Formats: sequence, structure tokens, C-alpha cells
Amino acid sequence: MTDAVASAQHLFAEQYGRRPAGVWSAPGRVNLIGEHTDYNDGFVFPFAIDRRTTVALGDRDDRVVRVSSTFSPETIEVHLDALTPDAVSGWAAYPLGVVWALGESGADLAHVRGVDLHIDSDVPVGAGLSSSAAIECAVALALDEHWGLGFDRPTLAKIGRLAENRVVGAPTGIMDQSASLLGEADAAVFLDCRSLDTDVIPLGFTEAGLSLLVIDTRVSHAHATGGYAARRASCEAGAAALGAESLREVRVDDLDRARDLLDDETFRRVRHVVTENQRVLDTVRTLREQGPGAIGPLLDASHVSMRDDFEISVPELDLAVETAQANGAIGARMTGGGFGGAAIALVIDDLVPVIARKVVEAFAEHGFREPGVFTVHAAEGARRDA
Ligand code: GAF
Repeated sequence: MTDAVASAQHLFAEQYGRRPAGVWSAPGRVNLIGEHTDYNDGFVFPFAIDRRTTVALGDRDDRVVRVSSTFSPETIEVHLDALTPDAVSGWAAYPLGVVWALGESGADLAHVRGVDLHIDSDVPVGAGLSSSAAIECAVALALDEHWGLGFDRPTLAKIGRLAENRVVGAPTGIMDQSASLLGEADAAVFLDCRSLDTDVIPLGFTEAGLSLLVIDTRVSHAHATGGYAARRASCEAGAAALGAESLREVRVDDLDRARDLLDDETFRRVRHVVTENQRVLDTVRTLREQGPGAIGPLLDASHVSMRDDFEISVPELDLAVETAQANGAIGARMTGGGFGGAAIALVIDDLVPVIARKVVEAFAEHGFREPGVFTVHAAEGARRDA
């Protein structure tokens, strides 16, 4: 039994005074490339990471669901018959939103008994590594198996997204939940967000002597407000102005025509998404044909596109990327929704300590908060642990 499982069982017993019936877990994710393409029906290439959220679950005799966690002192409870999208807020919107979304997606919850849930996590919150999807997917898999609902993983990913869109209120796409549920060790999930076809592709980082460094800027972001929704709205407006159902239908060759039809800002938003989709395809092909050491320029170009065209970077992310590149990273880019969160750098193993130190020094010189710098490995997706 791993420490995380023993700890989840212990914390559940402390909270609820009995042993849990089971423990499930789901990982956070790093997106290797393909940013803000998921809600445009495009391509993404994320992987599940070795940072996980655990959910310990115990049965109840009534129809109440209680949730507690190590990141908040409060225990929230709601009756299954009273669960609506407006009935919950704060961190509990993630787990209880999933309970609502299961029912909304066709699960017959009229006869299930309530549960107690205790949630623990080592996915950093606000770092752009999708701690939210990790909670949603761990809870979705736990309840699906415990209640015998029989949903498959792609449907559970949609259920997690529905909770996030309708209960948390963030208009996000399907990428994070797909990575958390479908990820495999040492591989990334190439996902077509229109067909939802997936291909799990070995990354080969370890064999190539490469490490993936995460630089958490500690600039926190939230996707329920502000820039994320504005970017999504620009993409939808751009697609409509071009007569396309989604930006997935727009090709790099169409961009000259798009420039004449769109205002400058909308054009740049569209150009990011269209070129990013192509970069995902190029990354997958390059990885397969030449190995991970050859994908660096695509990662670098992705960052420039997010910085200049999509305008979702912040000075801390740019500094992290530039410092990693200047000190020998193979490629670097911000990852996730932007406006804060983390950058990633693909780095030769021997250079990890050097680049980590240089980034910390550069942040200090600029008067920025000290970043968190650590390596991650591609790990298995959501699972039952005990
Ligand atoms: C966030 C969202 F949750 C994802 O759906 C995706 O849009 C990402 O930002 C940007 O690529 O993580």
C-alpha cells in the first residue's frame, strides 16, 4: 500500500470515525502542447502527471453526501434530492458538481445511498496543473464504481467538464479531464476534441535522457472569471465571422483571407488557435519520427503565439520560459489556461539543477515571488487504489 493510500484511509477515519469502503485517485496534468484548442474542437496533447488527488469514500444509511478535504476546514453536506448547480459553491462545487453532473448525464441516483468523501491532494492548487480536474475525475470514478453506474472514461471526462462548466462556472473544454482519466505512464494523450478519438503516444523522455521541468510562477489564475471566457468568446466570434462552425475548420492557408475579414485582435486570437492546432499535429509527428529531442522549436513557437497573439502570458511566465531557453532547455512554453500558473521546459537531465537555479535567481532579480520548480513524469490516469 502506498503512503498516499494509507494517509487517505487515516484521514477519512479521523474525519468520519470509521474506515472508508475504498480509495480512488486521479492525477493532475501537464499539457505538452495544444492550448485553448480544446473548446475550438481542435487537437491537444497533454499527459497525466505523478501528482494525484485521492478520494476516500464511505457508505451512509441515508441520502446525504458529505465532503471534507485537507485543503479546507469545512465539511459540506447536501441531500441528494436537493442537489442543484446553485446549491454548492467554493471548493465543494468540484466534488458535489460531479454528483449533480452524474445525475444530469443519465445516472439513476433516485435509489443510491449517500456517501462520505474525504479528499486529499498533492497537485498544487492554482499552478495550472489542473488540480480541479484531478478532484472531478477522482470523485467521478469513485462514484461511478461505488454506485455501479457503468459510465466509460470518455463519458466520465464529459461529466467532469459539465460539473466545471455548470456548477463551478468555468467555460473550460474537455482536455484536463481527458488527460486525468485516459493518461498512461510515460505517454501523452493525443486527443481530437471534435471526434474525441484518442491515441496514447509514448513520450520516450527517460530513454532520451530528458526531464520535464515545471516552473510554478505562483501567480494564481481562475478560469471562472475574466480572460479565459473572453478568449473563448473571441474564438467563437472569429469562427462565426469566417462562416465556420468552429476554428477547427480553419486552416493555416485560410489565414490570409481571415486577416481581411477580421479586426486585428480577433485575427490574432484566430491565428493562435489555427497555428496551435498545426503545431500539435507537427509535435505528434516529430515525436514519432525523430523522438522528443526534436520537438523543442514547436514548444518555443507555441509560447510566442500565446504571448503575442493570444495574449495569455504574464511577465513571470515569459521570464521562466526565456531563462530556461537561455540556459539550454530544448524547448519551453507556458502550459494550461494562462494568466498565471506554470511554464514547462524540456531539459537534458544533467541541466535540471542548473536551469532550476537560474530560474529562481532570475525571479529574485526581477523582484518576483520565488517560483516552485520541480520535475514531473507522465503517470497513470485515474484508478482505484484500495
Ligand atoms: C484550462 C481548461 F480547463 C482547458 O479546458 C483548456 O482550455 C486549457 O485551459 C487551455 O488549453 O486548463
